[in-house]
Amino acid sequence: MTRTALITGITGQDGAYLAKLLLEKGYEVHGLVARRSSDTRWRLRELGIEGQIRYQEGDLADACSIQRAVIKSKPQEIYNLGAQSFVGSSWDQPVTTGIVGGLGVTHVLEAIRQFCPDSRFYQASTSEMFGLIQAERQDENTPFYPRSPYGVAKLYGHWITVNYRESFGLHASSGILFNHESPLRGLEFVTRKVTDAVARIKLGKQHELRMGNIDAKRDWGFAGDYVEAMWLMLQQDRADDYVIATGVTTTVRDMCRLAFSCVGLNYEDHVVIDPQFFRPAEVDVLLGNPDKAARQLGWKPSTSLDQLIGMMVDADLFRVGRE
Ligand code: NAP
Ligand code: F7E
Repeated sequence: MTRTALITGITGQDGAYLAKLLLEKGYEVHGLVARRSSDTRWRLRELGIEGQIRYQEGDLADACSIQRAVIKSKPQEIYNLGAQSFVGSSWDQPVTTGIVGGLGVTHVLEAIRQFCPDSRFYQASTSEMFGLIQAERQDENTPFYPRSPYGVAKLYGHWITVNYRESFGLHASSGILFNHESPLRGLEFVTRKVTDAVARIKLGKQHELRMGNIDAKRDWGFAGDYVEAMWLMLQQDRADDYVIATGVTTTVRDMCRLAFSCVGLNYEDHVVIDPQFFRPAEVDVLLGNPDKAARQLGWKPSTSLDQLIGMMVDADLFRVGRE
């Protein structure tokens, strides 16, 4: 029998890769799309799957629309990926970030509880919940200390997921995913900002790259690997929480060095530090411990940072070259 999934945030980086994975597995895929004045489906087109999705109009801030989407799609699996996901913007739009990324989770869980209690639920939690880290390597037992309105909103979403699992017995899992990137990453995030600039500088369309705190360290993986982990979580008999990471951390500075070196350039000749890109509170370092995911899900990242940045630089060189 064909399985059905509903994905919120299907137009985002992860939503697009997850939709592709589920379609390849034979799922009927429904996607919640918020009403926007301009086109948001470019990633689905890029992956060649735009025409294979059943679109449900709705917004995570609007409980009625979530209920309608759930009733209409009757999904066995629901992946809640929708959010205002850019940490930097969360200080400018703290309320929207909280409503969509925090309370919006309850809208989905309530719809499941009322209309499809047997559906399995995935919540897109984040390493940003660890913020000011309380352990050198963060795992499922590390205490949280979020450092941005985004991190605080996601912490609410995480705990309400745990709470509905414990209160109502829902099959609700939370994936605590560390940074994951791809050629489909938004241009505001640091890896893509850098690989896009590298392509432009190499092709003579830009000369410098203005950056914030390049001493920050992140545990970066490939988004294509991470959506596989989301799916695996919902195939387990018991719902649970899992850290998904590579177990390697790198400074933004070294990621820049790597990206510029892909085209034979030295980052120091082009990067300019600009205070406007510093944050009111920084997450200095993140380093995940994915041992539980390896043990229980059989999940492992397959892409190194070198391969990932190389893939992103190549894609940006191709795209910028055709502009
Ligand atoms: P993304 O590219 O920014 O995509 C976010 C998605 O959320 C978009 O489809 C967006 O729709 C949708 N959305 C925004 N506001 C909405 C609303 N009010 N109602 C319904 N949908 C709304 O993010 P991503 O990188 O794919 O991340 C997916 C999820 O994982 C997010 O929840 C993010 O916070 C979380 N996460 C990401 C990472 C990472 O490193 N990528 C790590 C941990 C957790 P539009 O296209 O219409 O704007
Ligand atoms: O910043 C530093 C910045 O914006 C990474 C989201 O997907 O991952 C992402 O959040 C680091 C930070 O991602 C610039 O200060 C320096 O320390 O790429 P980012 P993020 O904030 O880590 C988590 C796991 C999520 O859940 C989020 O949704 O890079 N940095 N200079 C810069 N960052 C940006 N964006 N731009 C700069 O110029």
